[in-house]
Amino acid sequence: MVGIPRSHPRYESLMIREKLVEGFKEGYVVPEGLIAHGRGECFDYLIGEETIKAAKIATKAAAALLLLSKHPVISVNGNVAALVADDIVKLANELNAKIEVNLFYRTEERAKKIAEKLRRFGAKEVLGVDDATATIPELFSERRRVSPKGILIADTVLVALEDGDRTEALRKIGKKVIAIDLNPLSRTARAANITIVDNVVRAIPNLINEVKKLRNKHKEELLNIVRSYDNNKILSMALKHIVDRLLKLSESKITLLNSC
Ligand code: PTJ
Repeated sequence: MVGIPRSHPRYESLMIREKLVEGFKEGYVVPEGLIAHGRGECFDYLIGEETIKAAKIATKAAAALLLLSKHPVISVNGNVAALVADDIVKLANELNAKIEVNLFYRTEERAKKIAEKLRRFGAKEVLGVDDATATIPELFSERRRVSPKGILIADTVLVALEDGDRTEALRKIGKKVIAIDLNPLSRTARAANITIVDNVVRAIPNLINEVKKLRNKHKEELLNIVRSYDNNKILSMALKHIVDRLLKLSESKITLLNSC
């Protein structure tokens, strides 16, 4: 890893990049994953690189839904493994959820490397490597290959940095989908039941905390949280946050220019 001084104003963001580059060098992050991260960075910049209110509401609903689910599955791809492998294992343990590797640019070698990384952080079982023998109908990418013990029988699937096709296909076969996606305009964000518009590096730890907070609540209370959740409203809120923020920034720039 290159020496980035802690004092660098973009230290956190540069360290996230380094994790992806490391995953790329180790052979489990694809070059396309680096491009996808660039798009994410841009949206993170627009939202202000912080967890916005819309994401907090979505995270609470996601935690409630995951706690209500009988077979929750956390889907892991190359970028997710590079950025939050340790927290994925913690979240799975909190929920007693399955972890499944599911890749758009699938190779058996990448799947194995990702599973190894998750195991290094304590995952006892990682599905989707040797056992991705089932297929999701109407999905033609490599993401269609799923485990009969995992995504195939899941009632709720948590996905991050996803392409829209799979979310739509999962919804069609009756799964509930929770998506983590910094882009509130993406097909994934639009197709999911619950979309957390936040960086996965903030979203997963927040989700762990929310699960801990809600764990002992009555089933009825959890159901009420899920029933009162409206994903369209949350996506509008996220977009409005960006618009308002840009307007404020543009006004302050004008003030600055005026005062010159
Ligand atoms: O590892 P694989 O083979 O499964 O491939 C994974 C990638 C990411 C290459 C693949 O899923 C892909 O091409 O994804 P997309 O279609 O580029 O979508 C990625 C979405 O995630 C975009 O909407 C980005 O804005 C968003 N995103 C990028 N980085 C982050 C993010 N969302 C949350 N946190 C991030 N750090």
